[in-house]
Amino acid sequence: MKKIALITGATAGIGEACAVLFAGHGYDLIITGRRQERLEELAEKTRKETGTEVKILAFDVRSRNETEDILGSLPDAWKAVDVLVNNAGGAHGMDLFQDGDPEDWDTMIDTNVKGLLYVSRVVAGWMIARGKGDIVNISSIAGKEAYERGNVYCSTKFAVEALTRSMRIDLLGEGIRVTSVSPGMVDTEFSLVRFKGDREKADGVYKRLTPLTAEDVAEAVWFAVSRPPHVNINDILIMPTDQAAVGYVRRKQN
Ligand code: NDP
Ligand code: 8X3
Repeated sequence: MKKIALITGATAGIGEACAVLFAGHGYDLIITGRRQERLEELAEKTRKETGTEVKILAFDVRSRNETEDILGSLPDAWKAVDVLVNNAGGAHGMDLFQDGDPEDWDTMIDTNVKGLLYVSRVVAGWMIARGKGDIVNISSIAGKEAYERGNVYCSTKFAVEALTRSMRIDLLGEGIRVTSVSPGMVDTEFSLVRFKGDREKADGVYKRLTPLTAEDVAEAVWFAVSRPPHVNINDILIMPTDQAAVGYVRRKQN
């Protein structure tokens, strides 16, 4: 029986790269996200390239009912999840707190915090029953530093940091390892989402510097998961060489 990795937010960026990497390491996959077509394309590609089995679950992690129903409807064999990568999430808007749009706040809190909780509660139950598993939460440098206009996004990632630590404490003795992987700037659809489709603004974030790739982050996730069973990697902070901290980036001259 192959191992199974469940990766949330696998339709793009870091989640997609994790799916490809885990398939390459012989895992079967459960891939989730809202965009069904993208999930189908990824499933097709990984099946063809690695012979892996792939289950597609298209749902919105903000809905507790949907999340519980869809995960609960998996056949028992697919509930034997070895690795959960809690990756679905993002930033919406980049305003001063006093100008922020509460709709954006709700989206970030509901996705990055509550969605992660809804998925984890179900999957942790399966892992506890089997006495083993890995939970990797994709946090961010934004979970370690507050920065101007980061307000609610930073708060959600600070929450992911707290939850990662709390999960590790609450799950102690259950055979489950819990890790957070916190990247700095990664060139994905992240900024396009944050700036609501403004391509020029999004591209400007990564202009004249070398950001991390989604694959760099996937490698960090794999590093944690591939340690021997007695080793828990608590926290990985991974930054581009061109970014020392949020707001401290080195851009090449034109
Ligand atoms: P992308 O925008 O490329 O990918 C985000 C993924 O999350 C997509 O697959 C998207 O799928 C999924 N997602 C978003 N909202 C929902 C939802 N409500 N329900 C289900 N799935 C959802 O961004 P990244 O790959 O960069 O982001 C992945 C994670 O990494 C996020 O948690 C982000 O905060 C974090 N991160 C990103 C950094 C960066 O600079 N890029 C740096 C540090 C952390 P779909 O739209 O199909 O639902
Ligand atoms: C994304 C990284 O610096 O844009 O989590 O907040 S940052």
